[in-house]
Amino acid sequence: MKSLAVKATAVLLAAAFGVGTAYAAESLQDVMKRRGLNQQDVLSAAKTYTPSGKRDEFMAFSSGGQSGQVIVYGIPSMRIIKYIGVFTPEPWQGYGYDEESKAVLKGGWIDGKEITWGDSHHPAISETNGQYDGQFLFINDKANPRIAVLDLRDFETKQIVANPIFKSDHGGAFVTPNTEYVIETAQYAAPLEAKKFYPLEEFNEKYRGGITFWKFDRTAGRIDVPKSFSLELPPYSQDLSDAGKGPSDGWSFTNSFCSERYVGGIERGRPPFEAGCSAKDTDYLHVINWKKAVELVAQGKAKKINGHDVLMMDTAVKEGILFLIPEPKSPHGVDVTPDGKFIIVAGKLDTHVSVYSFDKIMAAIKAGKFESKDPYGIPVIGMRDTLHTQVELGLGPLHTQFDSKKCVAYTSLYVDSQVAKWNFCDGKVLDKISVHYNIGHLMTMEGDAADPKGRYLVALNKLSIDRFNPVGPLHPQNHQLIDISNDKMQLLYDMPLPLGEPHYAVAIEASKLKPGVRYKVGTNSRTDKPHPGAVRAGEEKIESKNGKVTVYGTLIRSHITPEIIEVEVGDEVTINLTNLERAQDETHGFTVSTYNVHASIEPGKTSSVKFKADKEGVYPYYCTEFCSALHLEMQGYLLVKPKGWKATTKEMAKAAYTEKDYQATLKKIADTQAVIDSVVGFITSTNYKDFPDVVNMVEDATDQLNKTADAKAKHEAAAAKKDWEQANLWAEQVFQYQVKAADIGLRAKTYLEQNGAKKLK
Ligand code: K7E
Ligand code: CUA
Repeated sequence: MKSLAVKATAVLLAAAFGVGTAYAAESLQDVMKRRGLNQQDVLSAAKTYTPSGKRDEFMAFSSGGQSGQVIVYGIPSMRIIKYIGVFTPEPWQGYGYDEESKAVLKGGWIDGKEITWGDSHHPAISETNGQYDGQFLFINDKANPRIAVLDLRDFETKQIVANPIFKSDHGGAFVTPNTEYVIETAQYAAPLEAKKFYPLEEFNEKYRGGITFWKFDRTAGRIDVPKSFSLELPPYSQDLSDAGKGPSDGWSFTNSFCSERYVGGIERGRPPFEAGCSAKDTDYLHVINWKKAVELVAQGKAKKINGHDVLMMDTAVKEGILFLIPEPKSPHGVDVTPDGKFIIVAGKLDTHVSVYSFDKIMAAIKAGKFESKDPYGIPVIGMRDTLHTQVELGLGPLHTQFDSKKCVAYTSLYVDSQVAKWNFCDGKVLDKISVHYNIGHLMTMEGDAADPKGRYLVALNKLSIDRFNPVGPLHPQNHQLIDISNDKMQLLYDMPLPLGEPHYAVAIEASKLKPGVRYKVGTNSRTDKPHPGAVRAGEEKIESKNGKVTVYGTLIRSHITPEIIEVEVGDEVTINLTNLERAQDETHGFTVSTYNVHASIEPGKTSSVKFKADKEGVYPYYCTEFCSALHLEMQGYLLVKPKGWKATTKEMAKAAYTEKDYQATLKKIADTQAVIDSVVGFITSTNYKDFPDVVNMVEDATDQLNKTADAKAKHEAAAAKKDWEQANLWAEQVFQYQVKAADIGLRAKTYLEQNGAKKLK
C-alpha cells in the first residue's frame, strides 16, 4: 500500500512541474492547435462526446445489411453497443451454435434448406397508438423473404418466419399503429406457388407481387403464422410500405417501380432492365384497406396458396379494398406523416416529392372517381385529384423522415448527396445540408412514429471514400450525425459502420427501453419458457442410455459442473448448462474443442449444445468469457473412449503438498478475510440499501462466502487425518470463494464511491 502511495505522489509532482509528461498541462487551445480543430469542431465534439459512465439519449437499431444482423448504437455518442445475430449465425452469442438458437434459425429455412445469411434492410420498433413502445423489433431479409422478431427485454432474436408465397421481399418490416400486423411486401415478382415454373413470356399472367400482413401476438411476443394473410398484387415490383395512422389508420400504402412489367433480357438482344423499368413517367402507389382485408379473410374469402391465406386481386377489387394512384417515376419509399393526413412519395428520377392527401384519396374513392383501370382491373385514382402539393427538392429524392416540429420533414437526395429540410404543409424548402457521398435512408429520432422526437438526424451514406483510414477496396458505410434542433442543420460526426450495408435504422428514446439483467433461473431464452435441461446447484447429473449421453450441468464462478464427461465414441452428446449467477454481467461461455459448438450463457439462462462424439480422444471444454480471476481454470475434459474400453490405472496423479503448504494457505485465508472485513465495514457504513445494483452484489458476495463453510469443514477433516493434499486443496477452495466475494465487494465499494453513497452515522 505504502509503495503505491509513494508512486502516485511522484506522478503528481512530475505532472505539476511538467517533468516527463509533455501534454500534462495542455490547454484546450493547445489541443485545438495540435489537432487542427476549429471552434465548430469543438462545438460538435461537445455535442457528441459522452464522458465515461454517461449514457446516450437515444438508441439506434440499424439493419446490418448483408451481415444479416442488427447493429445497436447510441446517439449522440455514435458508440456501437451491440451486434445482434438475426438471420446469420453469430458466434459470440452462441447464435447458431447452441440448440435453442438453432431452432430459431431453423424457422427461417426455406423449402427445407438451411439459409445462413440474410440481406436485412428495414428494422421497425413495435408501436402502441402509433408511438414507439420499445418492446419488440422486427426486421426483414430481402434476399430470402423472411421477417424476424426480436424481443427488446433481452435483445435476442426469438422468431424467424419465411414468407410462404414470395421469392424476395423489400417492403418490410413496417408495423400498424398498435402492432396488430407486421407488413412485408414482395419486390421482384415471381409465381406465388412454391417451386412452380412459368416462362418469362407469361410474366404478365403468372408472375405476381403481393403484400403480407403478419399477425403479431403481443402477449406471446411472436408472429401468429396461421392468422397471417397476404394480398395478391400485380407484378409491379412493390417497394416500401407504410401503415396509415390517426385518420388513415386501417389503410396501408406501398410504392412500386417497374410497373412497366419489363422483364429484361440483354442476352436476347433486348435493352436491359434499367431502361425498360423506367420508361413510363409514373409508377403506382398501392392503397390498401387492410382492416377490411382482415374481415374478408375471416369471412373465408381468401384462397389457400402453399397453405397460406391469400386474398386474390379480383376479390380485392370487387370488395373495394385495393386502389392505385400514379406516382412520379421510379420512386423509392413511401412515408405517412406523423398526423396521418399525408402520404409522401419521392421519385428517384424526378426532382420532386409528392405529398398526397389522405382526405382527397378517400373522397375520390367515395365518389367512385377513377381515371382508369390497370390491366388487372384495379381502379386507378387520378394523381391530380389526390395531390396536396409537390415540392422540388433536388436530384434523386429517396426517403423522408419527420421532425418534432409541426409539418417539418427531411428527405434524402441520393444524387445531390444532400439532406433537404422542408415543410410538407405549405410546400416550402427550409434548409439543405451536404452530406458525404450518396445518402440512402435517413433517420430522425422516432422519425416515422406519430410523435417524432426531433433533435438528431442520421444520414446513412452508401460510400465512405476518403472519410476514414483506408482499409482496402471494401469500404465501411458512413453514418453521419446531424444536429437538427436549430433552423440550420449542423453536421456533427462521422461513424464508420463496418458490418454490411445498413439500409435503414430506427432510433428510440433510451428511457423507453427496459431490458432485464438476468433470466429467471432455468430459462430457455429463445422460447421464454423453462428449459427442460435446467438443474439447480447440487442436482447436476449425467444420464447415459442407448448411445445418448445427456449432461445436466451448471456454471458459476469459477467452475463447470461436471468437470469430467465420459462417453463412448459414437454417442450423441447433449450438454445442458444453467448459469447459476445472479450478479449482473456474469456471463459464462461454453465450448468443446473441435466439435463446433458454443453457447453464451447469461445469468439464469439454460443453453444446450449437442453433437455426435464421432472422434475418439480427449477434448477439453472451457468457459469462453473472462468471467473471474479463475476464469482460465473454468475447464473440464470430455473423454471420448473407444468402444469397450477398460480402465487400468486406478488413481489420479497426486501433488505432494505438505503441512507447511496447508499452513501457508490458512494464513492467506486469514489475510484475505481481513480485506473482506474492511470492505464489508465500508459498505455497511453507507446507505448501500438505496442502490439496488449494490444490494445484488452484496447478496452475491454473501452467497460466495456462505460456500466457504462446507469447504472449511472438509479441509479441517482432512487436516485431522493428516491428508495434506486434500486439506490444502479444500483450503485453496475456501480462498477461491473469498477471492470472488472480495472481487464483488470491491466492485460494490467502487460503485458506492462513484455514485455518491452517504455515510450512515
Ligand atoms: Cu436501400 Cu429502404 Cu432497402 Cu432505400 S432501401 S436506400
Ligand atoms: Cu466462466 Cu470464464
